Amino acid sequence: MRILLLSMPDSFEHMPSLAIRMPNGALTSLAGNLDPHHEVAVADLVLAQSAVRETVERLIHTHVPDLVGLSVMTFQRRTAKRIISFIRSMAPDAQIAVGGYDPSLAPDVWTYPDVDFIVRGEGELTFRELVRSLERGTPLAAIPGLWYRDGTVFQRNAMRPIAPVEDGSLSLPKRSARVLSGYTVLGRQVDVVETSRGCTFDCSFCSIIEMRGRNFHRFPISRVLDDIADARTRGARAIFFVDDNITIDVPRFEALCKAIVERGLHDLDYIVQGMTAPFATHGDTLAPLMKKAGFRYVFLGIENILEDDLAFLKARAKNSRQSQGQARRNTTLEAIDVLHRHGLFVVGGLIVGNPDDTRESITANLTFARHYVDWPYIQHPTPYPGTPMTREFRDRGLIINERFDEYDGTTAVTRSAHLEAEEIEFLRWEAERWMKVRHIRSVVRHDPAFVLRNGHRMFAHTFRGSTWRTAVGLEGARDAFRRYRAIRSREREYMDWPDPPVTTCETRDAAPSAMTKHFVDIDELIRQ
Ligand code: B12
Ligand code: SF4
Repeated sequence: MRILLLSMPDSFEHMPSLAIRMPNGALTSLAGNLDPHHEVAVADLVLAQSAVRETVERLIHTHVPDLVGLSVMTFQRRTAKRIISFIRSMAPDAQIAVGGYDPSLAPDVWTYPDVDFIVRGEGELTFRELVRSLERGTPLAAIPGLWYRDGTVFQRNAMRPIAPVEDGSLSLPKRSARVLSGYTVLGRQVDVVETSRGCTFDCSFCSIIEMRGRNFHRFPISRVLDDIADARTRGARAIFFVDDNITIDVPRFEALCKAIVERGLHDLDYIVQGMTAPFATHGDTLAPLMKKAGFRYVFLGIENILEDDLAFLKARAKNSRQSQGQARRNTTLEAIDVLHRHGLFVVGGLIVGNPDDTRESITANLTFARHYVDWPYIQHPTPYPGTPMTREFRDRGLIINERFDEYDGTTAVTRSAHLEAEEIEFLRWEAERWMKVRHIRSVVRHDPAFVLRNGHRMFAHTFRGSTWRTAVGLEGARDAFRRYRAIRSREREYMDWPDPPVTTCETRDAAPSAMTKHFVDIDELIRQ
Protein backbone atom coordinates (compact mmCIF):
# COMPACT_ATOMS: atom_id res chain seq x y z
CA MET A 1 0.00 0.00 0.00
CA ARG A 2 1.00 3.61 -0.45
CA ILE A 3 0.85 5.43 2.87
CA LEU A 4 1.33 9.12 3.61
CA LEU A 5 1.90 10.17 7.23
CA LEU A 6 1.52 13.83 8.21
CA SER A 7 2.20 15.85 11.34
CA MET A 8 0.51 19.21 11.73
CA PRO A 9 2.11 22.60 10.96
CA ASP A 10 0.82 24.42 14.06
CA SER A 11 3.51 25.61 16.43
CA PHE A 12 3.36 27.83 19.50
CA GLU A 13 5.07 30.82 21.03
CA HIS A 14 8.01 28.94 22.58
CA MET A 15 8.72 27.00 19.38
CA PRO A 16 9.14 29.71 16.72
CA SER A 17 9.62 27.80 13.51
CA LEU A 18 12.46 30.13 12.60
CA ALA A 19 14.60 28.61 15.37
CA ILE A 20 12.98 25.26 16.19
CA ARG A 21 11.49 22.77 13.76
CA MET A 22 11.37 19.39 15.43
CA PRO A 23 10.46 16.12 13.68
CA ASN A 24 7.47 14.19 14.99
CA GLY A 25 8.89 10.96 16.42
CA ALA A 26 5.61 9.10 16.17
CA LEU A 27 5.45 9.08 12.37
CA THR A 28 8.88 7.59 11.69
CA SER A 29 8.25 5.04 14.43
CA LEU A 30 4.98 4.03 12.75
CA ALA A 31 6.77 3.86 9.39
CA GLY A 32 9.56 1.69 10.83
CA ASN A 33 7.10 -0.81 12.22
CA LEU A 34 5.02 -1.40 9.09
CA ASP A 35 5.73 -4.41 6.91
CA PRO A 36 8.64 -3.40 4.68
CA HIS A 37 6.90 -3.78 1.31
CA HIS A 38 4.70 -0.71 1.85
CA GLU A 39 5.67 2.62 0.33
CA VAL A 40 5.61 5.10 3.19
CA ALA A 41 6.19 8.86 3.05
CA VAL A 42 6.47 10.98 6.20
CA ALA A 43 5.94 14.75 6.04
CA ASP A 44 6.23 17.07 9.04
CA LEU A 45 4.20 20.07 7.94
CA VAL A 46 5.98 22.37 10.38
CA LEU A 47 8.66 22.37 7.66
CA ALA A 48 6.18 23.89 5.23
CA GLN A 49 4.35 26.25 7.54
CA SER A 50 3.97 29.02 4.99
CA ALA A 51 2.67 26.76 2.22
CA VAL A 52 0.65 24.04 3.89
CA ARG A 53 -2.09 23.64 1.30
CA GLU A 54 0.33 23.64 -1.62
CA THR A 55 2.57 21.11 0.13
CA VAL A 56 -0.30 18.73 0.93
CA GLU A 57 -1.53 19.06 -2.65
CA ARG A 58 1.93 18.21 -3.98
CA LEU A 59 2.30 15.25 -1.60
CA ILE A 60 -1.04 13.81 -2.65
CA HIS A 61 -0.14 14.20 -6.34
CA THR A 62 3.31 12.68 -5.91
CA HIS A 63 2.53 9.81 -3.56
CA VAL A 64 -1.08 9.01 -4.55
CA PRO A 65 -1.73 7.45 -1.12
CA ASP A 66 -4.21 4.67 -0.40
CA LEU A 67 -4.07 5.63 3.26
CA VAL A 68 -3.23 8.96 4.90
CA GLY A 69 -2.41 9.11 8.62
CA LEU A 70 -2.38 12.34 10.63
CA SER A 71 -0.78 12.89 14.03
CA VAL A 72 -2.71 15.50 16.00
CA MET A 73 -2.34 17.40 19.28
CA THR A 74 -5.42 19.15 20.67
CA PHE A 75 -4.44 22.65 19.58
CA GLN A 76 -3.90 21.31 16.05
CA ARG A 77 -7.41 19.86 15.79
CA ARG A 78 -8.86 22.59 13.58
CA THR A 79 -5.94 22.56 11.13
CA ALA A 80 -6.06 18.76 10.98
CA LYS A 81 -9.76 18.76 10.17
CA ARG A 82 -9.23 21.30 7.38
CA ILE A 83 -6.38 19.24 5.95
CA ILE A 84 -8.54 16.10 6.05
CA SER A 85 -11.36 17.90 4.26
CA PHE A 86 -8.91 19.12 1.62
CA ILE A 87 -7.48 15.62 1.12
CA ARG A 88 -11.00 14.22 0.79
CA SER A 89 -11.70 16.75 -1.96
CA MET A 90 -8.51 15.81 -3.81
CA ALA A 91 -8.39 12.07 -3.22
CA PRO A 92 -11.89 10.84 -2.32
CA ASP A 93 -10.80 7.19 -2.40
CA ALA A 94 -7.90 7.54 0.03
CA GLN A 95 -8.67 6.28 3.52
CA ILE A 96 -7.90 8.49 6.47
CA ALA A 97 -6.55 7.55 9.89
CA VAL A 98 -5.89 9.86 12.83
CA GLY A 99 -3.72 9.22 15.90
CA GLY A 100 -1.77 10.94 18.63
CA TYR A 101 -2.91 12.73 21.76
CA ASP A 102 -6.11 14.38 20.58
CA PRO A 103 -7.70 11.44 18.73
CA SER A 104 -6.64 9.17 21.60
CA LEU A 105 -8.07 11.30 24.38
CA ALA A 106 -11.02 12.93 22.62
CA PRO A 107 -11.97 10.22 20.08
CA ASP A 108 -15.60 11.33 19.85
CA VAL A 109 -14.46 14.54 18.15
CA TRP A 110 -13.06 12.41 15.32
CA THR A 111 -16.04 10.14 14.65
CA TYR A 112 -17.29 11.99 11.58
CA PRO A 113 -17.68 10.84 7.97
CA ASP A 114 -14.33 12.17 6.65
CA VAL A 115 -12.37 9.95 9.05
CA ASP A 116 -12.12 6.18 8.60
CA PHE A 117 -9.89 5.10 11.49
CA ILE A 118 -8.96 6.39 14.93
CA VAL A 119 -5.85 4.84 16.47
CA ARG A 120 -5.88 5.29 20.25
CA GLY A 121 -2.78 5.18 22.44
CA GLU A 122 0.49 3.71 21.21
CA GLY A 123 0.24 3.29 17.49
CA GLU A 124 2.91 1.01 16.03
CA LEU A 125 1.20 -2.35 16.46
CA THR A 126 -2.34 -1.09 15.90
CA PHE A 127 -1.37 0.70 12.70
CA ARG A 128 0.58 -2.30 11.41
CA GLU A 129 -2.39 -4.57 12.04
CA LEU A 130 -4.75 -2.05 10.44
CA VAL A 131 -2.65 -1.89 7.28
CA ARG A 132 -2.38 -5.70 7.15
CA SER A 133 -6.09 -6.01 7.59
CA LEU A 134 -6.85 -3.50 4.82
CA GLU A 135 -4.43 -5.29 2.53
CA ARG A 136 -5.84 -8.76 3.23
CA GLY A 137 -9.46 -7.77 3.68
CA THR A 138 -9.63 -9.34 7.17
CA PRO A 139 -12.00 -8.02 9.89
CA LEU A 140 -11.04 -4.88 11.75
CA ALA A 141 -12.97 -5.88 14.85
CA ALA A 142 -10.04 -7.90 16.16
CA ILE A 143 -7.57 -4.99 16.28
CA PRO A 144 -7.15 -3.58 19.80
CA GLY A 145 -6.66 0.18 20.00
CA LEU A 146 -8.70 0.88 16.87
CA TRP A 147 -12.00 2.66 16.26
CA TYR A 148 -13.20 2.27 12.70
CA ARG A 149 -16.01 3.55 10.56
CA ASP A 150 -18.44 0.96 9.33
CA GLY A 151 -20.79 2.88 7.02
CA THR A 152 -22.38 5.52 9.21
CA VAL A 153 -21.35 3.92 12.51
CA PHE A 154 -18.02 4.02 14.32
CA GLN A 155 -17.11 0.71 15.95
CA ARG A 156 -15.04 0.96 19.12
CA ASN A 157 -12.56 -1.85 19.73
CA ALA A 158 -10.96 -2.49 23.12
CA MET A 159 -7.86 -0.56 24.14
CA ARG A 160 -4.50 -2.16 23.41
CA PRO A 161 -2.21 -3.03 26.32
CA ILE A 162 0.98 -0.95 26.57
CA ALA A 163 3.88 -2.36 24.51
CA PRO A 164 6.72 -3.87 26.55
CA VAL A 165 9.41 -2.05 24.61
CA GLU A 166 12.28 -3.60 26.57
CA ASP A 167 11.99 -6.85 24.57
CA GLY A 168 13.26 -5.14 21.43
CA SER A 169 10.05 -5.92 19.55
CA LEU A 170 9.67 -2.36 18.22
CA SER A 171 11.83 -1.68 15.18
CA LEU A 172 13.83 1.52 14.85
CA PRO A 173 12.18 4.60 13.34
CA LYS A 174 12.39 4.81 9.56
CA ARG A 175 13.92 8.24 8.94
CA SER A 176 14.46 7.45 5.27
CA ALA A 177 10.67 7.80 4.82
CA ARG A 178 10.84 11.56 5.41
CA VAL A 179 10.15 13.59 2.30
CA LEU A 180 10.67 17.12 3.63
CA SER A 181 13.83 18.60 5.10
CA GLY A 182 14.85 21.51 7.30
CA TYR A 183 14.69 20.25 10.90
CA THR A 184 16.56 22.61 13.15
CA VAL A 185 17.25 23.78 16.65
CA LEU A 186 19.03 27.13 16.56
CA GLY A 187 20.62 26.33 13.22
CA ARG A 188 21.71 22.76 14.01
CA GLN A 189 19.99 19.85 12.35
CA VAL A 190 17.95 18.15 15.05
CA ASP A 191 16.33 14.77 15.45
CA VAL A 192 14.27 13.05 18.13
CA VAL A 193 15.07 9.77 19.89
CA GLU A 194 13.14 7.81 22.52
CA THR A 195 14.96 5.99 25.31
CA SER A 196 11.88 5.15 27.41
CA ARG A 197 8.11 5.52 27.44
CA GLY A 198 5.78 6.53 30.22
CA CYS A 199 5.93 7.98 33.69
CA THR A 200 4.78 6.81 37.11
CA PHE A 201 3.77 10.24 38.43
CA ASP A 202 0.33 11.76 38.03
CA CYS A 203 0.64 15.51 37.56
CA SER A 204 -2.86 16.87 37.15
CA PHE A 205 -2.12 18.82 33.95
CA CYS A 206 -0.37 16.04 32.03
CA SER A 207 -2.10 14.00 29.35
CA ILE A 208 0.06 10.98 29.81
CA ILE A 209 -1.91 9.24 32.55
CA GLU A 210 -5.09 9.12 30.51
CA MET A 211 -3.07 8.17 27.43
CA ARG A 212 -1.20 5.18 28.80
CA GLY A 213 -1.64 4.82 32.58
CA ARG A 214 1.20 5.13 35.07
CA ASN A 215 4.04 2.90 33.98
CA PHE A 216 7.61 3.15 32.74
CA HIS A 217 9.19 1.11 29.96
CA ARG A 218 12.82 1.23 28.92
CA PHE A 219 14.14 0.64 25.40
CA PRO A 220 17.37 -1.44 25.41
CA ILE A 221 20.36 0.92 25.55
CA SER A 222 21.93 -0.74 22.52
CA ARG A 223 18.79 0.16 20.54
CA VAL A 224 18.94 3.76 21.76
CA LEU A 225 22.56 4.03 20.60
CA ASP A 226 21.67 2.58 17.19
CA ASP A 227 18.86 5.09 16.94
CA ILE A 228 21.15 8.03 17.78
CA ALA A 229 23.78 6.75 15.35
CA ASP A 230 21.14 6.53 12.61
CA ALA A 231 20.05 10.11 13.27
CA ARG A 232 23.66 11.29 13.19
CA THR A 233 24.36 9.47 9.94
CA ARG A 234 21.45 11.39 8.43
CA GLY A 235 22.95 14.69 9.48
CA ALA A 236 21.61 15.36 12.98
CA ARG A 237 23.86 17.48 15.18
CA ALA A 238 21.41 17.77 18.05
CA ILE A 239 19.15 15.13 19.61
CA PHE A 240 16.03 15.75 21.63
CA PHE A 241 15.18 12.81 23.90
CA VAL A 242 11.39 12.80 23.80
CA ASP A 243 11.01 10.52 26.83
CA ASP A 244 8.11 11.46 29.02
CA ASN A 245 10.37 11.27 32.07
CA ILE A 246 13.87 9.83 31.64
CA THR A 247 14.73 10.72 35.26
CA ILE A 248 12.48 7.96 36.65
CA ASP A 249 15.50 5.62 36.49
CA VAL A 250 18.68 7.55 37.29
CA PRO A 251 21.14 4.60 37.24
CA ARG A 252 19.93 3.79 33.73
CA PHE A 253 20.24 7.41 32.68
CA GLU A 254 23.82 7.40 33.98
CA ALA A 255 24.53 4.17 32.10
CA LEU A 256 23.12 5.78 28.95
CA CYS A 257 25.45 8.79 29.32
CA LYS A 258 28.45 6.47 29.67
CA ALA A 259 27.31 4.38 26.70
CA ILE A 260 26.96 7.51 24.54
CA VAL A 261 30.58 8.40 25.29
CA GLU A 262 31.83 4.83 24.74
CA ARG A 263 30.07 4.66 21.37
CA GLY A 264 31.61 8.03 20.38
CA LEU A 265 28.25 9.76 20.05
CA HIS A 266 29.11 12.58 22.45
CA ASP A 267 29.86 15.04 19.65
CA LEU A 268 26.12 15.81 19.42
CA ASP A 269 24.15 18.29 21.54
CA TYR A 270 21.52 16.55 23.67
CA ILE A 271 18.35 18.03 25.08
CA VAL A 272 16.31 16.21 27.70
CA GLN A 273 13.43 16.81 30.07
CA GLY A 274 13.18 15.69 33.69
CA MET A 275 12.09 16.31 37.25
CA THR A 276 14.00 18.39 39.78
CA ALA A 277 14.26 15.81 42.63
CA PRO A 278 16.48 13.28 40.80
CA PHE A 279 18.88 16.05 39.75
CA ALA A 280 18.98 17.44 43.29
CA THR A 281 19.57 14.00 44.75
CA HIS A 282 21.93 12.48 42.20
CA GLY A 283 23.17 15.56 40.36
CA ASP A 284 26.74 15.36 41.63
CA THR A 285 27.26 12.07 39.79
CA LEU A 286 24.64 12.44 37.06
CA ALA A 287 25.35 16.00 35.86
CA PRO A 288 29.07 15.49 35.08
CA LEU A 289 28.20 12.34 33.14
CA MET A 290 25.57 14.25 31.20
CA LYS A 291 28.00 17.04 30.42
CA LYS A 292 30.57 14.54 29.17
CA ALA A 293 27.97 12.87 26.96
CA GLY A 294 27.11 16.18 25.30
CA PHE A 295 23.94 17.25 27.12
CA ARG A 296 23.36 20.97 26.76
CA TYR A 297 19.78 21.83 27.73
CA VAL A 298 17.71 20.28 30.51
CA PHE A 299 14.02 21.06 30.49
CA LEU A 300 13.12 21.04 34.18
CA GLY A 301 9.50 20.41 35.15
CA ILE A 302 9.55 22.93 38.00
CA GLU A 303 5.86 23.71 37.38
CA ASN A 304 5.55 26.26 40.18
CA ILE A 305 7.54 27.51 43.15
CA LEU A 306 4.59 27.84 45.54
CA GLU A 307 3.43 24.88 47.59
CA ASP A 308 -0.29 25.51 47.10
CA ASP A 309 0.10 25.65 43.34
CA LEU A 310 2.26 22.53 43.36
CA ALA A 311 -0.45 20.77 45.33
CA PHE A 312 -3.06 21.78 42.74
CA LEU A 313 -0.80 20.61 39.91
CA LYS A 314 -0.09 17.40 41.84
CA ALA A 315 3.58 18.09 41.22
CA ARG A 316 4.87 18.19 44.79
CA ALA A 317 6.16 14.64 45.00
CA LYS A 318 8.33 14.91 41.91
CA ASN A 319 9.81 18.19 43.08
CA SER A 320 10.68 17.38 46.66
CA ARG A 321 12.58 14.98 48.84
CA GLN A 322 12.63 13.91 52.45
CA SER A 323 15.68 15.23 54.25
CA GLN A 324 16.88 13.38 57.36
CA GLY A 325 13.72 13.19 59.40
CA GLN A 326 12.58 16.68 58.35
CA ALA A 327 9.57 17.56 56.28
CA ARG A 328 9.79 17.18 52.51
CA ARG A 329 11.59 20.09 50.95
CA ASN A 330 11.44 21.53 47.47
CA THR A 331 14.36 20.51 45.30
CA THR A 332 14.13 23.09 42.52
CA LEU A 333 17.00 25.33 43.59
CA GLU A 334 19.32 22.41 44.34
CA ALA A 335 18.60 20.92 40.90
CA ILE A 336 19.26 24.19 39.10
CA ASP A 337 22.43 24.74 41.08
CA VAL A 338 23.95 21.36 40.34
CA LEU A 339 23.09 21.58 36.64
CA HIS A 340 24.61 25.05 36.42
CA ARG A 341 27.76 23.98 38.27
CA HIS A 342 28.30 21.37 35.60
CA GLY A 343 27.75 23.74 32.71
CA LEU A 344 24.23 22.71 31.67
CA PHE A 345 21.50 25.16 30.73
CA VAL A 346 18.15 25.04 32.46
CA VAL A 347 14.95 25.47 30.49
CA GLY A 348 12.49 26.32 33.25
CA GLY A 349 9.05 24.78 32.81
CA LEU A 350 6.58 26.74 34.96
CA ILE A 351 2.78 26.93 34.95
CA VAL A 352 1.09 30.17 36.03
CA GLY A 353 -2.61 31.01 36.12
CA ASN A 354 -3.76 28.22 38.41
CA PRO A 355 -7.25 28.49 39.97
CA ASP A 356 -6.20 30.37 43.11
CA ASP A 357 -3.37 32.39 41.57
CA THR A 358 -3.16 36.07 42.40
CA ARG A 359 -1.04 38.78 40.82
CA GLU A 360 1.47 38.24 43.62
CA SER A 361 1.75 34.47 43.17
CA ILE A 362 2.26 34.81 39.43
CA THR A 363 4.81 37.58 39.91
CA ALA A 364 6.70 35.41 42.42
CA ASN A 365 7.07 32.69 39.79
CA LEU A 366 8.11 35.13 37.08
CA THR A 367 10.69 36.71 39.37
CA PHE A 368 12.01 33.26 40.17
CA ALA A 369 12.35 32.44 36.48
CA ARG A 370 14.13 35.72 35.83
CA HIS A 371 16.73 34.91 38.47
CA TYR A 372 17.33 31.23 38.07
CA VAL A 373 16.50 29.78 34.67
CA ASP A 374 18.42 30.22 31.44
CA TRP A 375 15.45 29.92 29.13
CA PRO A 376 11.88 30.34 30.35
CA TYR A 377 9.22 27.90 29.19
CA ILE A 378 6.31 29.35 31.08
CA GLN A 379 2.84 28.16 30.24
CA HIS A 380 -0.72 28.51 31.43
CA PRO A 381 -2.75 25.59 32.70
CA THR A 382 -4.52 24.22 29.66
CA PRO A 383 -7.51 21.92 30.07
CA TYR A 384 -6.56 19.15 27.65
CA PRO A 385 -9.06 16.31 27.24
CA GLY A 386 -9.01 13.76 30.02
CA THR A 387 -6.60 15.45 32.45
CA PRO A 388 -7.65 15.66 36.12
CA MET A 389 -6.95 19.41 35.98
CA THR A 390 -9.56 19.88 33.26
CA ARG A 391 -12.27 18.49 35.53
CA GLU A 392 -11.27 20.84 38.35
CA PHE A 393 -11.23 23.95 36.14
CA ARG A 394 -14.59 22.97 34.70
CA ASP A 395 -16.15 22.32 38.09
CA ARG A 396 -15.05 25.76 39.27
CA GLY A 397 -16.32 27.45 36.11
CA LEU A 398 -12.90 28.88 35.25
CA ILE A 399 -12.61 27.80 31.59
CA ILE A 400 -13.29 30.90 29.51
CA ASN A 401 -12.28 29.72 26.06
CA GLU A 402 -13.37 26.57 24.22
CA ARG A 403 -11.56 27.38 20.95
CA PHE A 404 -9.18 24.44 20.92
CA ASP A 405 -6.80 25.93 18.37
CA GLU A 406 -5.86 28.36 21.15
CA TYR A 407 -4.99 25.52 23.55
CA ASP A 408 -1.30 25.93 22.80
CA GLY A 409 -0.07 26.45 26.36
CA THR A 410 0.84 30.12 26.07
CA THR A 411 -2.66 31.40 25.42
CA ALA A 412 -4.49 31.67 28.74
CA VAL A 413 -7.79 29.88 28.21
CA THR A 414 -8.67 29.72 31.90
CA ARG A 415 -8.96 32.44 34.49
CA SER A 416 -8.13 32.23 38.17
CA ALA A 417 -10.48 33.07 41.02
CA HIS A 418 -8.70 36.44 41.24
CA LEU A 419 -7.46 37.37 37.76
CA GLU A 420 -8.87 37.46 34.24
CA ALA A 421 -7.25 35.13 31.69
CA GLU A 422 -6.01 38.03 29.58
CA GLU A 423 -4.29 39.62 32.55
CA ILE A 424 -2.56 36.33 33.42
CA GLU A 425 -1.30 36.00 29.88
CA PHE A 426 -0.15 39.59 29.79
CA LEU A 427 1.90 39.21 32.99
CA ARG A 428 3.69 36.17 31.59
CA TRP A 429 4.19 37.56 28.10
CA GLU A 430 5.62 40.85 29.32
CA ALA A 431 8.14 39.24 31.67
CA GLU A 432 9.17 36.35 29.48
CA ARG A 433 10.33 38.29 26.43
CA TRP A 434 13.18 39.92 28.32
CA MET A 435 14.30 36.65 29.87
CA LYS A 436 14.65 35.15 26.39
CA VAL A 437 16.82 38.00 25.13
CA ARG A 438 19.31 37.37 27.93
CA HIS A 439 20.07 33.86 26.69
CA ILE A 440 21.13 35.08 23.24
CA ARG A 441 24.69 35.62 24.54
CA SER A 442 25.13 31.89 25.18
CA VAL A 443 23.64 31.06 21.79
CA VAL A 444 26.11 33.43 20.11
CA ARG A 445 29.02 31.57 21.70
CA HIS A 446 27.72 28.17 20.55
CA ASP A 447 26.16 28.99 17.18
CA PRO A 448 27.54 32.38 16.05
CA ALA A 449 26.68 31.89 12.38
CA PHE A 450 23.03 31.21 13.20
CA VAL A 451 22.77 34.32 15.35
CA LEU A 452 24.53 36.41 12.72
CA ARG A 453 22.07 35.27 10.06
CA ASN A 454 18.90 35.19 12.15
CA GLY A 455 19.51 37.24 15.29
CA HIS A 456 17.47 40.22 14.10
CA ARG A 457 14.57 37.98 13.07
CA MET A 458 14.64 36.16 16.40
CA PHE A 459 14.60 39.49 18.19
CA ALA A 460 11.73 40.69 16.02
CA HIS A 461 9.84 37.46 16.73
CA THR A 462 10.34 37.77 20.49
CA PHE A 463 9.07 41.35 20.43
CA ARG A 464 6.24 40.84 17.95
CA GLY A 465 3.62 43.53 18.48
CA SER A 466 6.09 46.18 19.66
CA THR A 467 6.87 49.22 17.50
CA TRP A 468 9.27 52.12 17.81
CA ARG A 469 6.52 53.88 19.81
CA THR A 470 6.65 51.08 22.38
CA ALA A 471 10.45 51.23 22.41
CA VAL A 472 10.59 54.96 23.18
CA GLY A 473 7.75 54.79 25.70
CA LEU A 474 5.08 56.60 23.66
CA GLU A 475 2.73 53.70 24.24
CA GLY A 476 2.47 51.06 26.93
CA ALA A 477 3.24 47.34 26.76
CA ARG A 478 -0.49 46.61 26.73
CA ASP A 479 -0.80 48.14 23.24
CA ALA A 480 2.00 45.88 22.03
CA PHE A 481 0.32 42.91 23.74
CA ARG A 482 -2.93 43.57 21.89
CA ARG A 483 -1.06 43.63 18.59
CA TYR A 484 0.85 40.47 19.54
CA ARG A 485 -2.45 38.66 20.18
CA ALA A 486 -3.79 39.79 16.82
CA ILE A 487 -0.62 38.47 15.11
CA ARG A 488 -0.99 35.11 16.95
CA SER A 489 -4.58 34.92 15.81
CA ARG A 490 -3.58 35.36 12.17
CA GLU A 491 -0.73 32.88 12.52
CA ARG A 492 -3.17 30.14 13.52
CA GLU A 493 -4.62 30.12 10.01
CA TYR A 494 -2.14 27.57 8.72
CA MET A 495 -4.47 25.87 6.29
CA ASP A 496 -6.23 27.90 3.67
CA TRP A 497 -9.39 25.78 3.48
CA PRO A 498 -12.84 26.12 5.06
CA ASP A 499 -13.77 24.30 8.25
CA PRO A 500 -15.76 21.16 7.43
CA PRO A 501 -19.37 21.07 8.71
CA VAL A 502 -19.75 19.62 12.19
CA THR A 503 -21.29 16.16 11.83
CA THR A 504 -20.81 13.01 13.89
CA CYS A 505 -21.48 9.33 13.36
CA GLU A 506 -23.12 7.03 15.83
CA THR A 507 -20.55 5.03 17.84
CA ARG A 508 -20.90 1.47 19.13
CA ASP A 509 -18.74 -0.85 21.20
CA ALA A 510 -17.47 -3.59 18.93
CA ALA A 511 -17.29 -5.86 22.00
CA PRO A 512 -18.64 -5.44 25.55
CA SER A 513 -15.10 -4.91 26.92
CA ALA A 514 -14.39 -2.08 24.50
CA MET A 515 -13.98 0.66 27.06
CA THR A 516 -11.95 -1.42 29.52
CA LYS A 517 -8.42 -0.19 30.02
CA HIS A 518 -5.49 -2.53 30.18
CA PHE A 519 -3.00 -0.01 31.43
CA VAL A 520 -0.78 -0.73 34.39
CA ASP A 521 -1.39 1.81 37.11
CA ILE A 522 1.13 1.79 39.93
CA ASP A 523 -1.48 2.83 42.50
CA GLU A 524 -3.53 -0.22 41.59
CA LEU A 525 -0.45 -2.44 41.86
CA ILE A 526 0.31 -1.05 45.32
CA ARG A 527 -3.28 -1.64 46.42
CA GLN A 528 -3.15 -5.29 45.30
C1 B12 B 1 8.51 15.48 22.83
C2 B12 B 1 7.33 16.34 23.06
C3 B12 B 1 7.34 17.59 22.51
C4 B12 B 1 8.51 18.10 21.70
C5 B12 B 1 8.50 17.57 20.26
C6 B12 B 1 7.15 17.58 19.60
C7 B12 B 1 7.16 16.86 18.27
N1 B12 B 1 7.56 17.50 17.21
O1 B12 B 1 6.78 15.71 18.21
C8 B12 B 1 8.34 19.62 21.85
C9 B12 B 1 9.19 20.10 23.00
C10 B12 B 1 8.68 20.42 20.60
C11 B12 B 1 6.88 19.74 22.25
C12 B12 B 1 6.19 20.90 22.19
C13 B12 B 1 4.85 21.00 22.50
N2 B12 B 1 4.09 20.07 23.07
CO1 B12 B 1 4.69 18.29 23.41
N3 B12 B 1 5.20 16.62 24.06
C14 B12 B 1 6.25 15.89 23.84
C15 B12 B 1 6.15 14.58 24.62
C16 B12 B 1 6.94 14.70 25.90
C17 B12 B 1 6.59 13.33 23.88
C18 B12 B 1 5.99 13.15 22.50
C19 B12 B 1 6.72 12.07 21.75
O2 B12 B 1 7.46 12.34 20.83
N4 B12 B 1 6.53 10.81 22.13
C20 B12 B 1 7.11 9.68 21.43
C21 B12 B 1 6.15 9.22 20.31
C22 B12 B 1 6.66 7.97 19.65
O3 B12 B 1 4.94 8.93 20.97
P1 B12 B 1 3.59 9.72 20.65
O4 B12 B 1 3.84 11.06 20.16
O5 B12 B 1 2.65 9.54 21.76
O6 B12 B 1 3.03 8.85 19.44
C23 B12 B 1 2.47 7.57 19.61
C24 B12 B 1 0.95 7.59 19.68
O7 B12 B 1 0.42 8.82 20.14
C25 B12 B 1 0.50 7.24 18.31
N5 B12 B 1 0.42 8.26 17.27
C26 B12 B 1 0.85 9.53 17.27
N6 B12 B 1 0.58 10.10 16.10
C27 B12 B 1 -0.03 9.20 15.32
C28 B12 B 1 -0.52 9.27 14.01
C29 B12 B 1 -1.12 8.15 13.45
C30 B12 B 1 -1.62 8.19 12.06
C31 B12 B 1 -1.25 6.95 14.21
C32 B12 B 1 -1.85 5.76 13.61
C33 B12 B 1 -0.75 6.89 15.52
C34 B12 B 1 -0.16 8.00 16.06
O8 B12 B 1 1.49 6.33 17.89
C35 B12 B 1 2.77 6.79 18.34
C36 B12 B 1 3.69 5.63 18.53
O9 B12 B 1 3.25 4.79 19.56
C37 B12 B 1 4.61 14.52 24.86
C38 B12 B 1 4.12 13.55 25.86
C39 B12 B 1 4.19 13.82 27.34
N7 B12 B 1 3.96 12.83 28.10
O10 B12 B 1 4.41 14.86 27.82
C40 B12 B 1 4.23 16.01 24.93
C41 B12 B 1 2.86 16.41 24.44
C42 B12 B 1 2.53 15.61 23.21
N8 B12 B 1 3.03 17.81 24.08
C43 B12 B 1 1.99 18.52 24.32
C44 B12 B 1 1.87 19.90 24.07
C45 B12 B 1 0.59 20.56 24.51
C46 B12 B 1 2.89 20.60 23.45
C47 B12 B 1 2.89 22.10 23.20
C48 B12 B 1 1.62 22.66 22.58
C49 B12 B 1 3.10 22.91 24.45
C50 B12 B 1 3.95 22.23 25.44
N9 B12 B 1 3.33 21.59 26.40
O11 B12 B 1 5.15 22.31 25.36
C51 B12 B 1 4.12 22.28 22.28
C52 B12 B 1 3.71 22.51 20.83
C53 B12 B 1 4.65 21.98 19.83
C54 B12 B 1 4.61 22.73 18.60
N10 B12 B 1 4.33 22.06 17.49
O12 B12 B 1 4.82 23.92 18.59
C55 B12 B 1 0.89 17.71 24.98
C56 B12 B 1 -0.26 17.39 24.05
C57 B12 B 1 -1.58 17.45 24.78
C58 B12 B 1 -2.71 17.30 23.85
N11 B12 B 1 -3.81 16.78 24.35
O13 B12 B 1 -2.64 17.68 22.71
C59 B12 B 1 1.70 16.49 25.49
C60 B12 B 1 0.91 15.20 25.59
C61 B12 B 1 2.25 16.86 26.88
C62 B12 B 1 1.17 17.17 27.91
N12 B12 B 1 1.02 18.41 28.25
O14 B12 B 1 0.49 16.35 28.42
N13 B12 B 1 6.40 18.55 22.68
S1 SF4 C 1 6.37 13.96 35.85
FE1 SF4 C 1 6.20 14.83 33.76
S2 SF4 C 1 5.58 13.10 32.43
FE2 SF4 C 1 5.23 12.50 34.58
S3 SF4 C 1 3.08 12.94 34.97
FE3 SF4 C 1 4.28 14.73 35.63
S4 SF4 C 1 4.39 16.12 33.83
FE4 SF4 C 1 3.68 14.09 33.11
